[in-house]
Amino acid sequence: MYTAIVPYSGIDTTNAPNLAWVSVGNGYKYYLRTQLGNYSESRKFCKTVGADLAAVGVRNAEYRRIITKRVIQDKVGNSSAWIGMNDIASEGTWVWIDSRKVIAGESDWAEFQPDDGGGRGQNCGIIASYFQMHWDDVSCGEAVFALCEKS
Ligand SMILES: [Ca+2]
Repeated sequence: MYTAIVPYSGIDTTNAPNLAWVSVGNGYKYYLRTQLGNYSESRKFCKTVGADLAAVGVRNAEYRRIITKRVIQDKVGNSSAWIGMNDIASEGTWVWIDSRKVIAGESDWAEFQPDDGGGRGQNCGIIASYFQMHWDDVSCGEAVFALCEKS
């Protein structure tokens, strides 16, 4: 006899109390959603579990390192994940979901990023596994894990 492992699909708050949130010492807790989703549905998931896509912690260099290691790499190795920033409203103007502007001292773009895909339209930000966990802008419709953050 075996127990079937049923893939978690859709947004279901019944699993919310069982999520293993990770504290990193900055007053916020983190959870990596290891289901692939586009930017908006991934953000919706985070909100459904009382969080939002990560913004505060990842714009601090020290906590970004800790969060990337403990919440992503220690759990699933190098994997890409949505964070809470985009330039949807105005191309080239990157803003955090708490309305703070993305500035150089609080960002970790990979070399030559953000590049908007050379004009193809890349308006959402991820921690990118293929850029050694530095950030890339990609199409908001990509299927990516989600890094959730809650206070
Ligand atoms: Ca890019």
